[in-house]
Amino acid sequence: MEIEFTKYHGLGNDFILIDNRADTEPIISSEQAVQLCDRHFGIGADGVIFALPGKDGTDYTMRIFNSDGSEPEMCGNGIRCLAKFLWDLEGVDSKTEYRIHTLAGLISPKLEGEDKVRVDMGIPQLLAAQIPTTLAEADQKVINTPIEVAGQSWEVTCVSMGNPHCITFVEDVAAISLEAIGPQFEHHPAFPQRTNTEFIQVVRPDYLKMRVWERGAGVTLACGTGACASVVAAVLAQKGDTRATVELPGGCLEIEWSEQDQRVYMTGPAKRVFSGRL
Ligand code: ZDP
Repeated sequence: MEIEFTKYHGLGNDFILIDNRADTEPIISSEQAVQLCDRHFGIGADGVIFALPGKDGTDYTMRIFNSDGSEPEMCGNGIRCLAKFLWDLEGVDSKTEYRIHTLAGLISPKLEGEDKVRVDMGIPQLLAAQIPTTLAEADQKVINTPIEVAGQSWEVTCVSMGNPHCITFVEDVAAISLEAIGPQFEHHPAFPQRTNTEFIQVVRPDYLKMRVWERGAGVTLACGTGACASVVAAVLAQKGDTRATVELPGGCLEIEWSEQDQRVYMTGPAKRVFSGRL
């Protein structure tokens, strides 16, 4: 069977998008996804994203495989790419706001220009059992909590945006050896579902510099859920504002944790790169 795909990226976090509207299960297996994501033996991407039929009254369902074949609950940069993909599939006269079912619940992206998407990312979850992590009692938050990783003591703040994030504030993000330390956070026994790991330098309360080690994907140029989680963590740790710019290696995202409805709003680019056939 021939399968068409289109590559998109959000700040260099790149994805293979598959039109899966005719089937309720992904038409590519997680093993195939690993091969397609390979940057030497495949197309090259941080993940594969499927646009499936909607569930529970939503327009569409999003599923995603990381480049290691694992399936995360949500993907912030990916859902911006998905919105752009749907708009490209449906034609320019189609609607510009979508209700998307994900494993993290209902997420709503809205196109705000040719390559710009604003996403209602929902309400962050802050309790240890929800992250999940064993760093605190199930019903407690994890804010500036000590953890031993790579023979060193760190203070971490944990936030779930549907997927787990462990945030550490540091003086200088450039000084962190991500490749060495990232995997040790990801696989630390305190995180039963593994974790995405963000290092944040607070340049100003409204401007954070971030580097990320993603669960199941390693070093990436950007992470949308991670940028949202980091702004929430900065507020919890009293280091940042509820509205901030997050600078990632691939560019900037605008994040707002709304005091009115407790939801997190993320605005950033989504760009089509090329289409092909498998
Ligand atoms: O939670 C995970 O396993 C992540 N690797 C999912 C992907 C997150 C992403 N980088 C984002 O932008 O939120 C795509």
